[in-house]
Parts: sequence; structure tokens; C-alpha cells
Amino acid sequence: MLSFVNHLHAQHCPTYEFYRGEKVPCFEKVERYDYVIEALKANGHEVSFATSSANEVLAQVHSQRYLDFLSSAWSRWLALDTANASVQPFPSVWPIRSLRDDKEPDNFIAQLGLYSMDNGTPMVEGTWQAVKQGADCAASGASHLATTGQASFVCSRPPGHHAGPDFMGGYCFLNNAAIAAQTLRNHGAAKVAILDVDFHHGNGTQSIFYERSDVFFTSIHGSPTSEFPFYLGYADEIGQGAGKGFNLNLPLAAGASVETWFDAFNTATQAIQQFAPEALVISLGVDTFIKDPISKFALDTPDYFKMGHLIASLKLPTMFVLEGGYAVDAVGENVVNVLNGFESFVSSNA
Ligand code: Q9C
Ligand code: ZN
Repeated sequence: MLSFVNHLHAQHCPTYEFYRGEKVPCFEKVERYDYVIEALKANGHEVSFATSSANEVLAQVHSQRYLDFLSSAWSRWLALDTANASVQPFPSVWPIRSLRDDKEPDNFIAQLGLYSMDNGTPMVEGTWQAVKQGADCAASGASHLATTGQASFVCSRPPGHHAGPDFMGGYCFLNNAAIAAQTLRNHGAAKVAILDVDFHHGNGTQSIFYERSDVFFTSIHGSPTSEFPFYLGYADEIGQGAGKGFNLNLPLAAGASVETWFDAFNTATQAIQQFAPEALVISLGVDTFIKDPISKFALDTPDYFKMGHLIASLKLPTMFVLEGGYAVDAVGENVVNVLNGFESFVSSNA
């Protein structure tokens, strides 16, 4: 499968995040990418740099003021103090209920709070360059699928599915899966489905498409009663307005078995078939892995091959976008197992 790889990913290289009030090394590590590339090459998958720009689709998915903030954030942070060159900025104040989010304050940290859902998403000097290239890879993977009918994989970090229309969070800045889905729409696909299999609910993707009937979003994830992002991902979120009935959340208790996970997967794929999309985007997080350090499902390496095979059995034009997965040395094998499982179906049914 052709993979569009983000060769600028390492420019996003934060060193620490906050965990229970303490500084800890980042879980979303630069090496995650290297393991995926290694596994892609070992399994004969071809790689390409981005061939399309996300410039136009970005503003269809994110608000202009958020894009302006993100693209200029580092230069303005540095302008405050040259010592900031080696300081990761974090928000410390947020416009929660009753506070105004329509005014952008002049204060940089207050702006960061306006455009963040958490204090868990460190930014560094090269973050914009890395995430913009990741968006270009997502647009490229979608253009490849739309123009050739061939499946693609978007190999990028940081991930994207927690990033909403106008905010970052959960290690995410630009929503690559949403960029891919919108690019497929722009290429003429009337209906696009997104299946999010990351352990965490794809709150950003859900919110971007919540009032739309042309993009169906379904997610299997740890219940927000105990798991990040906590404030979205319940089963009663079914879409709104024109989007009512086009959002399906399948939250599972932390500790859910592999069998329970595949039961939910079956429910999600049946709903996708009912929707009858012209293309399918998989938000491919492998933090459902039993050894993942921050997640609580139990999938093992062979289960990812099975997942890929089942996705292929839907017989839809499909692309994959890398999301989470923090058992660093297993991320490559687990991701590539999904792609190999997908291709094993295609070749056995050719
Ligand atoms: N310090 C994705 O998998 N923080 N994001 C967890 C551990 C949020 C994960 C706390 C985890 C977000 C794309
Ligand atoms: Zn995740």
C-alpha cells in the first residue's frame, strides 16, 4: 500500500508533558514514526512524500482564526522573550462556561487557552511545520485514493483526531482524518465515512462533522466516564440538525475484552454499510494494544491483521490515517499488520 510519509515529523519534538501535575517524558514520541517506517519497508510497502497541498482544505476543516494562531504561535511566543526558544508553552486559563470565547486576548498564554482543550499538548518551535506537512500527507493520501482508487496510508505524527474546528488537544493540532475526508468530498465523493479505532474518542473529528450528513463518523473507544477526552464520546451523541443520525459512538468500559471490541467493531461496520459511503477513512490508532502504557483495551498483535482483513471485507475505497499508539516498539508492527490484513483480503478476493 502506498504510504504518504511526513518527513518533517521530527520537527515536533516536545520533551515533556504533564501527568497528574508532574512533568513526565512525552508518550507521543518521535521514535513512533521510525518504527512505523521500518515496518512499512520491511513489509514491502512503498513510501512517498506529500504530493498535494492541504492549503485549501485546511480552512474547510478548521477556523481561520485558529489556523492564524497556530501558524504564527511560535514566532509570537519567541517575540515575548528570546529565552522562550527552549520553553514549551502551556495554557493555564480557559474560557469555560460563562466566559467569552469570541474575543481573542492579546496575551499569548490566554490565546493558547482559548485554542486548547487541555494542558497535555506541548508545542515546540517546529510544531507548525510538522503538522502542516502531516496535513499535506493526509490531503495526498486522499487525492491518491480519489484519483487511482488505490488504498493509501498516511504516516504522520503528531496525531490529529482530538483537534477540533478551532482547538488543539490530546497531542493533536490539525485533524488529519477530517482533512482526508473533506479532500475526498472535494474530489467528488458524495458520502464519506470515518471509522475511528483509536482507544480514545475522536472528539475533534466528531465535532467537525457533527451537523453534516455527508460525512458519517463512528468511533469505538474507552468510555468517557473514565477515559480521555472525558467530555465527549457518549452513545447519545447522534449528530445534530442535518447531521442527526450520522454520528455513532460505541464507548466500551476500560478493560473491555478483545471479543467485546470486535462486537462493537461489527456494529460500527454494519452502520457504515447502511450509510453506503463512496469512501472510507480509518483513524488508525493502535493504543488499543494490550501493552499500551496509557490505554485500557486488550488487542494483541494478530488482532490488528484481523481488523485490516475485516475492513477490506467492506469492499470500499479505503485510506488509513495514523493516530495514537504509545507502546513505541510495537506501533510499527501493529499498524502494518492492519495494512497487511487489508491487502490479504484484496489479494485473496481478486
Ligand atoms: N499523560 C491520542 O491517542 N493525555 N491521544 C493522557 C497521559 C491524553 C491521546 C494523559 C491522551 C491523548 C491521539
Ligand atoms: Zn488515542
